[in-house]
Amino acid sequence: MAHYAIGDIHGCYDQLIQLLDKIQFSPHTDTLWLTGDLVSRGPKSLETLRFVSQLPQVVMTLGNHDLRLLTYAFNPKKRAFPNHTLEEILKAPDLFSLCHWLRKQPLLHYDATLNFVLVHAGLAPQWRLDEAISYAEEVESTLQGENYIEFLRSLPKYLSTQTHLCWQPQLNGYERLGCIINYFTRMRFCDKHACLDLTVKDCKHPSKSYYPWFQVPNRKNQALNILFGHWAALQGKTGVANVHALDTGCDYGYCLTALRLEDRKRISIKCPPSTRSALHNFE
Ligand SMILES: [Mn+2]
Repeated sequence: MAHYAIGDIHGCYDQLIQLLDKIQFSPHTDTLWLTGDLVSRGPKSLETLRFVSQLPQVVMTLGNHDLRLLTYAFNPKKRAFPNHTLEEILKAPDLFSLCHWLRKQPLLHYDATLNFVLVHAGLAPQWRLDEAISYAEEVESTLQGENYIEFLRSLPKYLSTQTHLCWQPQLNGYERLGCIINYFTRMRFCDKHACLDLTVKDCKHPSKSYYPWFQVPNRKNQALNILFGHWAALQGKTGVANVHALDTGCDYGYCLTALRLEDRKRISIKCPPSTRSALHNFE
């Protein structure tokens, strides 16, 4: 009856199976929480997506690479250029059933009983939990609604690294949804106004004006227990007791990590350096 949160899998299917074996995961009694980015970079994105989507008790939040897969899958022009680690999924006979499952996954999951929030990149420092839940629902209802194809075809331009980096409540339309997605799926560093810098992926920012999102002064969601992935350079460490970094870089040949929510015990397995596919060409 345990709950395990696992960080970004990135197509490292063999390592996922090894980790589930190590924690003696029982699919019908235990629940899996995943920070997202199931696909890209690693060698077995298709197997990972098939396996996770068939689990009876799984919760996942969408990562930037999961969303990128959706933008490819539902755009025939992009589907025709699969020179990357998504190729196997984009050519699979079950592509659309997998991607319809994927587009129905949330950006945020909150369990009040367990008292944990699950997100891919983080929780924007200027958002209270109720605000974050409602902004996530705006995106989720669009991805699950009848205009999802139009939205996914427009999305890449709204995720540009030069725009939509500062949340403003008055944003509207796809600009607003793109900005919300940037905070939930791509955030690492913010300034004191909670504007994003998406260009730095290391664990230290060269400018003192930028903080890791969980260290921004007066963060409005400080009381929450937060689980997130996305930021492998942190190597699982945030320095903040109730903010749990779970992406430990399995696709870079480091570790895949599970956190048991009941006692906050971490269990990891080492990943071989060869895990990363030579074909990766994404951020
Ligand atoms: Mn990510």
